[in-house]
Amino acid sequence: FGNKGATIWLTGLSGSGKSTIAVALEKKLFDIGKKAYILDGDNVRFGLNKDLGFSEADRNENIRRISEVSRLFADASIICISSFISPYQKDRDDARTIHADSDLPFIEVFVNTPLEIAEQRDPKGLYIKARQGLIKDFTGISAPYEIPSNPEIILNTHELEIAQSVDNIISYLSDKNVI
Ligand code: GGZ
Repeated sequence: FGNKGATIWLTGLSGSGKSTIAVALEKKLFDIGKKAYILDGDNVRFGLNKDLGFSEADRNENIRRISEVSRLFADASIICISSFISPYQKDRDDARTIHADSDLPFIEVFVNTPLEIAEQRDPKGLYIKARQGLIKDFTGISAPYEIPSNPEIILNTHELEIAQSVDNIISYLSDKNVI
């Protein structure tokens, strides 16, 4: 692929560790002189997508817009790290197609953390609220998460240190000449 941008798409449950991996990966890319930018709920759901909630239709639209924005970053030669639950296979497939149509690399990374572990961590107390019925349509509890059928990378986070997960992604990018 040469020195193009790319999109690294992190998908997984709330509390799976997507954000932690995204931040560590961004730092590593900076350290080797690459421009990277993280898109996540914190910088997208309060701005561009503040009109969207967590119904299936809203998540579809959330991911559609993010896919387009990711493509723009990648087209601008930036490594876009998109970190979203993105629970639907179709939405992730559409994101992949949008990138393929522009000849830009798209690397789907399944942050594979068992629900039990994400729920034990519960860093924001959301799972407990979901179990109590205080948050509806919560992924893994009352809304689906479709396991990625063909991701480029699977990170079994409960068996890996953060640095190992990051190295795994970096090696892949290097092997494919993305970096
Ligand atoms: C899932 C929810 C929900 C519901 C609020 N279901 O752990 P967090 O807090 O920081 O990350 C979750 C984030 C998910 O937003 P995404 O844009 O990644 O979702 S999707 O890709 O499915 O559109 C969680 C919080 O928002 N959150 N309500 N009902 N996560």
